[in-house]
Amino acid sequence: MAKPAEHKEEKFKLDGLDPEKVKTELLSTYPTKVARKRAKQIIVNEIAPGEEVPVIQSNVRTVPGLMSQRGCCYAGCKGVVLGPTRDIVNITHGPIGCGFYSWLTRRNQTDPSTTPDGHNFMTYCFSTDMQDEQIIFGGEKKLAQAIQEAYDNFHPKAIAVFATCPVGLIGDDVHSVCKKMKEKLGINVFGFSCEGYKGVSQSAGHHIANNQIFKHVVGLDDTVREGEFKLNLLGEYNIGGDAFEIERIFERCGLTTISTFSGNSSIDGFANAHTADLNLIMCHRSINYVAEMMEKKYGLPWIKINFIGAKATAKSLRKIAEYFGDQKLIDQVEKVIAEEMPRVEKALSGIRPRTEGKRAMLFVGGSRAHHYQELFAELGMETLSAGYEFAHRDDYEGRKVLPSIKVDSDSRNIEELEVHPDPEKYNPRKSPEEMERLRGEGMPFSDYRGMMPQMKEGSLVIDDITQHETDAMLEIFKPDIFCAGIKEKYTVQKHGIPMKQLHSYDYGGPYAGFIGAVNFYKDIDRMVNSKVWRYLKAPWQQNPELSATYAWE
Ligand code: CFM
Repeated sequence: MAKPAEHKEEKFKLDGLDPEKVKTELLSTYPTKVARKRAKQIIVNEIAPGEEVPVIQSNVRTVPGLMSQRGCCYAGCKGVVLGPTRDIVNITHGPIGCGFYSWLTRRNQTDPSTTPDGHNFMTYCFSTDMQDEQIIFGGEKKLAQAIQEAYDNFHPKAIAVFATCPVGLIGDDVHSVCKKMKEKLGINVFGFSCEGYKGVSQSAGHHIANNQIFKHVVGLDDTVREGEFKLNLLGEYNIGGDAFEIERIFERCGLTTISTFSGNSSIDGFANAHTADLNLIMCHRSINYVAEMMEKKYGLPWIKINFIGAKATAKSLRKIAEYFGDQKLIDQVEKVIAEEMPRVEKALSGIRPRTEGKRAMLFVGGSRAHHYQELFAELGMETLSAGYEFAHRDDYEGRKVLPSIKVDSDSRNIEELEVHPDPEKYNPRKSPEEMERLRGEGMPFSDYRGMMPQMKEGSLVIDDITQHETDAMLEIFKPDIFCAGIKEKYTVQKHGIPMKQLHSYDYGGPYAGFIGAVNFYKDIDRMVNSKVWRYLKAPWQQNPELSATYAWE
């Protein structure tokens, strides 16, 4: 039955305001051309049957002059995807600043005791420290020297080289240097053309990282490892120890982790990843390429899971058990959930009365703005508005829109690998009939439904939010908490609003899994109920009743 018209109007209230009017307000200070562009990236959410949501423009260039939250391509490749792997020596080929600012600034943790050689190079900052001389005469010689020096000092299993902007501009060929040094040293040496300017954000760097790891590492080691129910955990970077908590849960359930891309990881795991039975995707944006390529080449299926939120964790574990269809595993997963949930419920029963009804905004990266809505929902909090920095339309609207995404010149810049089934190693894990049956029972193979279908009607979805829009949203809604990164933190706090960093977790975490959920509830409770914001105004600003007269009057 069609809904009456007035219902629709009612439905589109956001915190008592008309979201369309808010959008107009956000755009009002921009020049016409800029406003027209931003209007396509600020969307009032609407969900039609079949999870149809409006189109949101994303993965396009930021207008110069607008203050964006985004990072560069090099950051996405070196910092995000490769950074958390402890036993590859990652050399930045470029000026020292690029290496310095990507040195231990992301809270990806690792446990070197789990690999026999104990290698951990994450604490080092390797760079060719490019100078004017290399800019003028070329830097390939210095790069070869740097690779040699790194090898002599550390004897690593592998060395990776990351190109920065000037390297691309002067035309150094990092790949040929790597190839030469690989032959000379007899270890794996490979390069990434991830110049900062390549692409509109760090998202381009993810894609380049995926391609090279797939080309140069995945599939090199065919050793079949012991254990049942073998998994790769893709797109989990062990920020604040998230991967440790997920590993703990997997171990309790009897699941075997072959590799994690790339939190708490070793290059050996990547080389062996094709021997797993199932790929799990946590962060779809940063790693879906590897999953797709592994499916094509090795017949390894993938599903999207989410371990942010206690309920989401339980749901994901059940999905994994269902995929394997083994009664012993299904029972063990149920047992673990039954044993883990009481601590979650106990924490919630104390905290939720204090957080219920509070309102949040989340503007982060390419997956957390979605995942963390689960945790806020568990606290009884509403997400008024959310958006990604650099995600693509499929992360907002769901993968069903993939065929309709137009490839622009910025994306064409990034190589699309052509992948075919491996003549020897291709091995479909399930028969087509089994896959069909599982799909019929709701197993979401190769699918991600995106953030918008799961958000409230009338909520505002904003892609690549600008500082001006951030300030305006804070003024208009005065949310109880705002989630973003370090660049936004202090301007948000100056509005008198608590700010939670969802990139680094502000020294907190883990927030994944069951223990993580409890940590998050406690941290958010502390933040949204803190009295400190009341003292932001000086007494004379709050009670300006003091008056004075001029002495000579
Ligand atoms: Fe994926 Fe990430 Fe994210 Fe990301 Fe990132 Fe990150 Fe992020 Mo910062 S890989 S998209 S490029 S979940 S570093 S661990 S927090 S922006 S939302």
